[in-house]
Amino acid sequence: MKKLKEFDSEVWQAIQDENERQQFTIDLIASENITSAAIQEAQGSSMTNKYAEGYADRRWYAGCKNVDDVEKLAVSRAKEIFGAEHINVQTHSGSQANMAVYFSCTKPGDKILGMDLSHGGHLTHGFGKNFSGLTYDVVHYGVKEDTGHIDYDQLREIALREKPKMIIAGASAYSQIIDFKKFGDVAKEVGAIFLADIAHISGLVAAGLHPSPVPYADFVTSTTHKTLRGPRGGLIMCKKEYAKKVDQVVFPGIQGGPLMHIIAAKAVSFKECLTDEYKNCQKQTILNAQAMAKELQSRGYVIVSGGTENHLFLVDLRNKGIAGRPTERLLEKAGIILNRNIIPFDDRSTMEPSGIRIGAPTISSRGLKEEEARQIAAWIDTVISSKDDESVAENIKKDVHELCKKFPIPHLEN
Ligand code: DSN
Repeated sequence: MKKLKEFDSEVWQAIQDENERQQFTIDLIASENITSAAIQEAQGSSMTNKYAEGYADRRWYAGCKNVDDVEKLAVSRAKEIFGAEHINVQTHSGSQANMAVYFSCTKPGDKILGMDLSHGGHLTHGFGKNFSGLTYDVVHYGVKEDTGHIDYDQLREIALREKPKMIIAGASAYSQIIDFKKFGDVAKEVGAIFLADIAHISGLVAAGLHPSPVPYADFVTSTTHKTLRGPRGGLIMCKKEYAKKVDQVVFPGIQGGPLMHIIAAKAVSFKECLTDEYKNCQKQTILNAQAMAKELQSRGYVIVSGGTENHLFLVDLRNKGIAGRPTERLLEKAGIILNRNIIPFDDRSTMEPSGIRIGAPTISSRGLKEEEARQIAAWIDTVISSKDDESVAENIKKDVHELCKKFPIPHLEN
């Protein structure tokens, strides 16, 4: 980054500091991951200069041959991975992907049925201050209090009673397999459109480690940067019959020019999804999440829903005499980065919740295996158990640093 250093040393310095932070901390934020050097090169390329409103071979500007080529590559690779009838790779984010789906087949005021945010759902599935909650009449399903698993009976009951226009499956803090067929059956029974938002688990779906919703859902949306391990962005898949409408809502409906450098990077990341290295990394992600959850359970921690079948899990800290926010802060002192999280049936607020969320994508992408995952869980326990003595966290930071040195992120080295 010589030119950047020369011209803007402040931004250059912030990027160096961020490289250093990522290199020497353990990242357990379940929605984050590490993009490859190839993805970053595509993302940092001249394609950022190009306007390309419209779609490949149907643009509103001249000079689009090369960006057309990368968009076609992105679409065909995504089709090969997910087997969807139609794919749109232009949305800038997962939220915009969801917005495009909503706007393509519902009207303001329609009823939508999504998972309760406090039970693991997402802001765009009907949260009051989100466009979804502001635009639609929202009803929620949730998880069972005794098992922490999605309550499919309640889902059906609410759907039959409320007759929603759309049912949304998907979560940002749910660690069990989602039964997309059951969702599809309920949607069919009540005549609702079925949207599966697989932002969190799309990498697992791509690797065949979580059942795909594609055969059952009218629409499937995702981000591209979580388990999927691509650049920050969104993705829409749908049945052919919705293709024209949803494309029109993305452009010109809610977006202008697509980010062609990001679409190029999406194409690269989809090529990665088709490799054995990628599939092995997704497998290891689940193994690492399970190793951390089991180690914490053996140390007396309560894991919401009893364990994990995917890349993440929630820890209910109520029996540990500490809430999520102070835990997040203490662990950051130890160089372990995660987020506080509301847990189902929490008696505390979203801002000051009782839980933390732990995810394994990033540690798995940098090569850590179960042994290291168990070590990280042991450090988490030591920090929490010594909550009144911050020097313990500061000491663990040195061990975290050493572990990170053993598993470097090569392209972040200065
Ligand atoms: N904000 C993301 C997460 O952390 O799960 C969801 O979009």
